[in-house]
Amino acid sequence: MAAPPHTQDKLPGDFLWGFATASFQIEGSTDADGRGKSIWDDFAKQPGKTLDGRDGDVATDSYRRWQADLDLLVAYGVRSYRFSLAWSRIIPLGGRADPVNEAGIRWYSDFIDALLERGIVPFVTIYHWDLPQALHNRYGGWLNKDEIVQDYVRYSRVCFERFGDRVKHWLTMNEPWCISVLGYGRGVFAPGRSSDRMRSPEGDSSTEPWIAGHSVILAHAHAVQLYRSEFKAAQGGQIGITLNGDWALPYDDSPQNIAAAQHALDVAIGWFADPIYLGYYPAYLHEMLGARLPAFTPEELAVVKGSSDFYGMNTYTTNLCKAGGEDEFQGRAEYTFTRPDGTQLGTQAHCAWLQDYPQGFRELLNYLYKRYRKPIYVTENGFAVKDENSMSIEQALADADRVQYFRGACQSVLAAVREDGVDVRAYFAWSLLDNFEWADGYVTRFGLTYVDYETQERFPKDSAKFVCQWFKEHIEPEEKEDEDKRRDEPVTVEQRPGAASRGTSSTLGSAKAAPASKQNGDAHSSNGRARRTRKSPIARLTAYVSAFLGGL
Ligand code: PNW
Repeated sequence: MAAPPHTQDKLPGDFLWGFATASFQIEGSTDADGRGKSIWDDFAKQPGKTLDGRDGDVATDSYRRWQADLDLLVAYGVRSYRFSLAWSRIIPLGGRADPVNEAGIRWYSDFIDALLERGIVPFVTIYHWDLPQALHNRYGGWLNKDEIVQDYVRYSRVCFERFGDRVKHWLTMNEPWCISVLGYGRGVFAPGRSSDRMRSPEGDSSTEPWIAGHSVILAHAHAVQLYRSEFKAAQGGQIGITLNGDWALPYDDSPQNIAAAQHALDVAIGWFADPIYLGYYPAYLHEMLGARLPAFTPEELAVVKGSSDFYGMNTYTTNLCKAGGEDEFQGRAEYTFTRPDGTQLGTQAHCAWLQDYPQGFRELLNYLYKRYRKPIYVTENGFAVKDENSMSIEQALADADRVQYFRGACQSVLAAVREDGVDVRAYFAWSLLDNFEWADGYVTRFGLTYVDYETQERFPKDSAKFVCQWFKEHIEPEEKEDEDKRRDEPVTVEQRPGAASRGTSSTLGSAKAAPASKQNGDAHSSNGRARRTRKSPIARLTAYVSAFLGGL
């Protein structure tokens, strides 16, 4: 028998891993149970806004097929699942005086219970880009700081009140850079505002992204202040923001290109991370924008500084940076993947902005930990295989480039933790499923599970198998004491006031998911929307996944 691997080869026993999704990208059922419109509903329907002209009305149909998704998570053996709440399901018109929609709350509440019953830790994003359309129409959404901060804080309050007894990991916002730049600068994401009049009849890319970003920071910070002052003591969770940001390498060792790489980081990451963790906007932002950079009042800054319990990190690639160009959203650096000697940095993905470069991921983990000194949760990381959408399903499932990407990423996390001393506590692969990839429609597939959009059947790709196996092999067994402690944490479905007993004592943090086969006969149902039977397609899927993962 082989000797057990040295602890240097493993992540700590309480390391959280799993898959991530977002509400608008998977749910579909945009008219169900009183949901209000989000800014993506109609935006995606306008000609030219998505690559394939398709919208989010069905997506992966996960609002209705949630049991199939749960079965996948169980079969994969994840410890945690990151998903987002659709604001307009919870408050259809979005505003602080608008009514709360009990049917929307019930859906998420049932889903959270179902995760906990299976020993899966819910990791919840409060806002992943699906702003209620009514708030955009009423006052311009993120452009109106005074209104949006109050409305977002009230929405967050509802989430804490209704789900906080069971949710212990909160993310306020997903990727403020994307919200601001892609929504109000480049105009490629909803609401699609831009100075480019070919793209949008309104918008000012020189001012609006910085205004929107400022509002996002303040809304996040005030929600965290609320959580800490009114909920944290009783609920005991953690709350923070998740930022996108890719590693920046100087194109060569010339001083101007070394400076360009730092400028790229200052805008991609520092724009949000510096105020939140350090208490000020980066000097380079002041230099580049002058009076166009909104100022924090001292009172605002007091709320913003220190407003994240951890560093939530979404990262995909590394850019080679050259000084020059006018693109303020890249810190006036030019990005390329072609080295001075003409070689490519890594393997090209389906999207132009993404190549595989795992060393960059490790360097970024080190940079963020050194600069912001917070435990890091990697909340997104993933790869879209080139031309996967035009392959047969069989070909798509053999996703060697994605396997290679995740091998590099997993090894980078391990090396950062064990060799560099970086405190990384979680890793979520993007995404559980192929899904609605925003402006790319369904053409670009980021899933570790293939979705056949004709039938909505799910098929695990090789990468899913790889990631599950890797984490199974690379997490230390939990100390008995820690396991007991987690079991004693005061969060069980049964303990929640008013929760119907479902006969399974499920404790947050328990790492062991029930085997998929056990789930088969479990007739858990929610509002009669879905009911598991032995012969259902879901049961067949579960059997398929179990067989697929049989070797694990
Ligand atoms: C993230 N870029 O978005 C989002 O959080 C996900 O919803 C999305 O599906 C995923 O990454 C894959 O794209 C990004 O242009 C969108 O650099 C665009 C960029 C980065 C991240």
